[in-house]
Amino acid sequence: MHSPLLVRLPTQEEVDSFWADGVVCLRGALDPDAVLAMAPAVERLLQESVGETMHDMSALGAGLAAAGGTVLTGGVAGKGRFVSGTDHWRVDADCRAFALDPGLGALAATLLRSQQVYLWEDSILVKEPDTVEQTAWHQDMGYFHARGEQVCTTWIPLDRADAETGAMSFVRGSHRDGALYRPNWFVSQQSMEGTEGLEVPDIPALAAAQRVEVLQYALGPGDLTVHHARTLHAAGGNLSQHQRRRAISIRYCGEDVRYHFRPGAPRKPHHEQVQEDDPLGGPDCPRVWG
Ligand SMILES: O=C(O)CCC(=O)C(=O)O
Repeated sequence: MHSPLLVRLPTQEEVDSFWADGVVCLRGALDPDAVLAMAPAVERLLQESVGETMHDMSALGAGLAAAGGTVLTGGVAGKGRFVSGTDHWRVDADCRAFALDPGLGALAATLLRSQQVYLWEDSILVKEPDTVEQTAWHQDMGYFHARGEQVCTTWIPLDRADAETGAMSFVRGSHRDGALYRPNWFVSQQSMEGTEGLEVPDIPALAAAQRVEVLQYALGPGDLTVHHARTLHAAGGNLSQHQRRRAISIRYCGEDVRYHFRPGAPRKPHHEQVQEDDPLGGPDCPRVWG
């Protein structure tokens, strides 16, 4: 295997943590230089693709607030923007090479205990300094037209991500409750219209009452977290006045995953060509490992 990215695979202990907690933090698993080499691609997409593959989530939040919705800003205004998008691998050669890197595929295969790994989608998530929009508590599975247990998201920062700059938080073991939660608008706990599942509970209240445990990791380039698609997670705003928080997250599926259509969740163009229960694969959901 030739991977410019992978430094080491997860240990057995890390694999066990992933399945027990629904998330694992892998320190020093990636080459920081190879991660930082994605900075120009991130910049290019920020410059050229807002409104196409990238979306201004701060503007979306302002629209929801104007329509009477509640946006997670902590009640303050900020000068920074939260911009995010998906499926850059389809339009950008660097993003494609990164998402299809066999080292990341092997890392996901090890954690998912799967012989084969498929790429579902990639995301870029940038919170500029002084971005007040938090990422709402959500479960990835509600957004995916897929079923199966071998589904994970790798979250790879290009900057220091900590409690100040917008680290991710995870509800420990939440992937094991079997619940499907309705997808929301990412900067608001408001669920998307027409979607099925439970409303995401008030996690800060449950954590304050010690009814759930929230895990958070400070990460730098070369570190990553990998969470299960059923794990409830969120991220803070970026309260730093000078430090950006750029991240690439890539979602991978293992061999037990099949297409499964969920009412109301956003569809990708190729979903028109696949049927319920079809296996993954082909050019729109390529095999990365195995
Ligand atoms: O980076 C963020 O703010 C949220 C990312 C996230 O929820 C994900 O990649 O699954």
